[in-house]
Order: sequence, then structure tokens, then C-alpha cells
Amino acid sequence: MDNAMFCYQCEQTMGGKGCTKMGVCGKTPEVANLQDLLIYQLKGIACYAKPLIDKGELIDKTIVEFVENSLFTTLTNVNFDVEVHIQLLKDSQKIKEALRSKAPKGDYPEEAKYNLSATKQQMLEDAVKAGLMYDKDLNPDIRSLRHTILYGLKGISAYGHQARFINFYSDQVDQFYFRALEAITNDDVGVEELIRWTLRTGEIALEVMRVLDNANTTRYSHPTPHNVNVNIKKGPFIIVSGHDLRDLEMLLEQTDGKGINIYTHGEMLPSHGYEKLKKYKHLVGNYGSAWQNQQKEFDNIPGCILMTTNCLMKPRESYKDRIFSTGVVGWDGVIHIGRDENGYKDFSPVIEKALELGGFKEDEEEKEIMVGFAHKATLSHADKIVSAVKNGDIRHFFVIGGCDGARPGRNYYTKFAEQVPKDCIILTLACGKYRFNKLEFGEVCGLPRLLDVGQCNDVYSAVKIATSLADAFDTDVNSLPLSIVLSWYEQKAVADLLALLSVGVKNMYLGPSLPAFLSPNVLQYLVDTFGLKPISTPEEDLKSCLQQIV
Ligand code: SF4
Ligand code: SF3
Repeated sequence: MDNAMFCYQCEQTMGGKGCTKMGVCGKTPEVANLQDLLIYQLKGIACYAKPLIDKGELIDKTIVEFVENSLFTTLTNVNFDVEVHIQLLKDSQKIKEALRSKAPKGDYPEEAKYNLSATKQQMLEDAVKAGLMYDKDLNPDIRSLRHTILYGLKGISAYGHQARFINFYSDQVDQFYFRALEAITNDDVGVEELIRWTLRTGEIALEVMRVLDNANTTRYSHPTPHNVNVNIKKGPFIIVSGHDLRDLEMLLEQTDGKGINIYTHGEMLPSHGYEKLKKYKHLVGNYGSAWQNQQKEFDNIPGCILMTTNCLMKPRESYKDRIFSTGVVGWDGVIHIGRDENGYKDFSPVIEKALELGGFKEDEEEKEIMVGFAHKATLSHADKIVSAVKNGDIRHFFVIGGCDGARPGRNYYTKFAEQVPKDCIILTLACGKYRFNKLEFGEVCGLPRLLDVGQCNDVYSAVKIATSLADAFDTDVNSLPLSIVLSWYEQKAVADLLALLSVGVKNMYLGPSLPAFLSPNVLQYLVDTFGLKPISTPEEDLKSCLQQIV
């Protein structure tokens, strides 16, 4: 077995084409190939589930959960642990056999008929035929659309997983996993149908974000503006990264009164806006910046880190003994905190380690940034915003958001935000905000010029804000004085982009580079239909946004 692999699902893919020897993210060929085989198995499962769904059967939620978690496991920077993948593959075979025995007899694709081999070595040999590029003769546009849908599904699974953890889900989303996986396996589904499936993936992405918004706001109440200290405080601490608010809540409960400070990191920053999380006094602030700086920021720190969803990078030896994973996240040799059948997690190992490490020795002077401008908080100012736009006091809105990443070209987003004129408002979301969220933007018409809408899943909030403003102006989203400038890195951003396209948003800017999995024709379709533009320079793009006809 050689060490070949092929993965091009994220923005940092090698040479802008594909990782073939080792993932830039640290994914080994072994894990990459097992992930290919796992997706192959999920497709097989979907082929048996689809006719059952067509007959009106509801697929068992344990199977839905398995498919959702498996998709999420293969998302960039989530799980690098070989054993986890082997176990998922074994479980997939059991599920496949159970569905096969229930499904109507017929001619099913190879993905369905395949039976998992017994050993890891054999699995890796079988994985060759599950490779993304295995069928050399496949029409490149079909391949591109199939992969776009697959990556959109991975993003959806991340949000679905988060919502399901607090018992919120949607049957529509749950069925879509199977329907879409079947559609991208079915050779009878051609380019035009796949385009429809791609847009449908966007609709479902928006739906799962709506479910997650409902889950988070029901459980933790609607975010409200809140100042967050971004400097450190004396004492033992735990840094919580990722997106999962329930993990943070459990950790806050378990550390209450123990003299441990909790800091958010990366995408956990917006959690400070939720009433039922910010009530904990030991949620003291936000540490560091976006995911790609973690190896430097976690180096030798005298405290613990908990990674709840993504984005995990290869832990350095200097902190491998104090970083913990939970949920679907994993790395060989990193302690994983599991859950019991009720979803309860015991974070004692993290807490004990944090106390043992002792924490920071000194307080730093406080520096605050503001979060908490999700749809409810922002739209509570709708009247003011509408009249300020009508009076010409607010000229334009910019949504600058998405994933952060390591490429030097990403300072485009900092420069863009810096150059936004003073009579314009910036809405931001996801970890791309760390490119500029510690800069001073001041106010316009009594509102902060930088409004932090939330995590990447809060694209739902941005859509809600935009559509409500469009209603107030009696127009459509594309006629608002609003421009969207996206940065992408992993597959949740693919789901976000498809969600925005599915509601008809046009003329978005996308960077820092375009996805390698878009074929020239598929890209052209997106340009022609949606006016999607690659970013150029902040000056040029800003100029053309402001020239946009209102
Ligand atoms: Fe490469 Fe990204 Fe795939 Fe990792 S996830 S192997 S960096 S394309
Ligand atoms: Fe960031 Fe991974 Fe995508 Fe949720 S945490 S946006 S990159």
C-alpha cells in the first residue's frame, strides 16, 4: 500500500489543487483514505435509506446521528485519530446491513453492495476505489457538483450535530443527508439535476442554521451586546475553543466556585453574548485569536484547552498533555472527554489539570471588545437604522466574515475593514473576524460601526437581518446598500456560501482563493447566475461595492 491520498476540500489545499502526500492540515494518508472509505460507506447507507424514505419511512434517529457525526468527523481539522475512523467504519457496516435487509430488492450501486473488510490493511486497499478522483472518466462538472454538495453536507452536519446535542433537529434536514448522499452516488443524476441539488443543499444549510439558532436562543436566550475582556487574568484557567455552547455550559457549571477562569477562544467568542452563559462570573474573557494561531498561542501555557468542534491543529509537545478534545474532535494521544447516554460530560480531568498547572501569575490590563449583535439585538435598532439610511447618515453595510486561515493573502480582510468609510457599518461573523475585531471602529448614529453577529452558523442571523431590512425598505436583499465579502477555509463556509446563494444573494466577494473543487464550468455558472466574484484588492472591491446602485 503506498502513501497516496487526495483531498481538496479546504482552502489551504496543497498548491491550490489537492493534498496528495500529506494534508497541509496534518491529516495523514491513512486517515484521509479511511475518511474516503467512510464517505463511501455513508453513500451506500444512503442508497438503501432513500427508497425507504420514499415509501414514507422515517429513518431511525440513531442512524441519522451516525451519518451526521461521520460526516462531521471528516470535516477539516476535526478528527485525526485512526482508531476512531476504524470504529466508525465498523459501525457503518452494521448500519448498512440493517438497512439492506429492509430495503426493497433491486440493483444498487457498488457503494451499497460493498462489504467492509476485516482488517485496517484491507480497508486501506479498498479505500482506493472510494477516492475522490478514482473514476478518471467522470465528467468534471459532475465531479465538481457532487463534491460541492458533499462539502455542503459536511458543513450542515457540523451545525446539525451541535443542535442535536441539545435535542433540536429537523426531520427535513435529517432526510436530506440520505437523499443528497444518494443523489451524488446515482449515475442517473446529471449536471442540471446536480445544480438543483446544490441549491437545495444551500436551503437545507439555512434550515439547519435556523434550527441551531432556535436551539441556542431557546436554551441560552437571545444574545445581547456585551463587552468581553481580551486580556488575561491571574489564576488557573481553561480555554474553550470551537462552537459548542452546551460544552461550554457544562464546563462553566462544573468549574463554578473552583477558582478557575474560563476563556473562550476562536469561534467560542460569541458565547459571551448569551444571557445564560454570561451570568457565570468566571467566564472572564476571550483568549488569543483564530484557530490557525493555536500552536503559538497554546505553546507552554500554564492552563488547559478544550477543543469542542473544530479547528484542531497538530498539538505541540509543549501542550499535548493539557489539551483535551470532546464531541467528534480527536487526535491520537490527546485525552478525549466522552459523554454518557444523557449527553452529560465529566470534565474532571480538565479541571484537575488546570488546577495543577496553576494558571497565569499576573493580571493584564483589561481591553474590551463587544459581541452580541445577532438578529434580535441588531434588529431592535431597525427603526434607527432605516431612518439613518434614509437620511444618508448610514451609507452602506458590509458583511465581512467567514473563516480565518494561515495564508498571507488574508490580510485583505483587515485592510478592507480598515478602509470601510466612517459612515458605513460592518457586520461580522465566524472566526475571520479576528483579522480586525480588536481595531477601533467607533460609532455611527449611536451604533457601533462593527457589529459581531456571531459564529459561522449565524449566517442565519445575517440573512435574517438583511431580509428584515429589505422588508423595511420594501425591496429585496440585492437592492439594499449591502455587500458581502466572504472568506472561506473549511466546509462550514461551503454550507454558508450555498445558504446565501439559495436565498438569491448576488455579487458576493469570495476569497482568499477559490475552491479547488469548482470546475471551470461550475465556477462560470456561479459567476453568471450569482455574480460571485473572487476578491481582488481591498481598494478595488470597496470602490465597486460603494458604486453599487441603491
Ligand atoms: Fe489538505 Fe485541507 Fe484536505 Fe487537510 S482538509 S488534507 S489541508 S485539502
Ligand atoms: Fe473558523 Fe474553523 Fe471556519 Fe466557524 S473555526 S469558521 S475556520
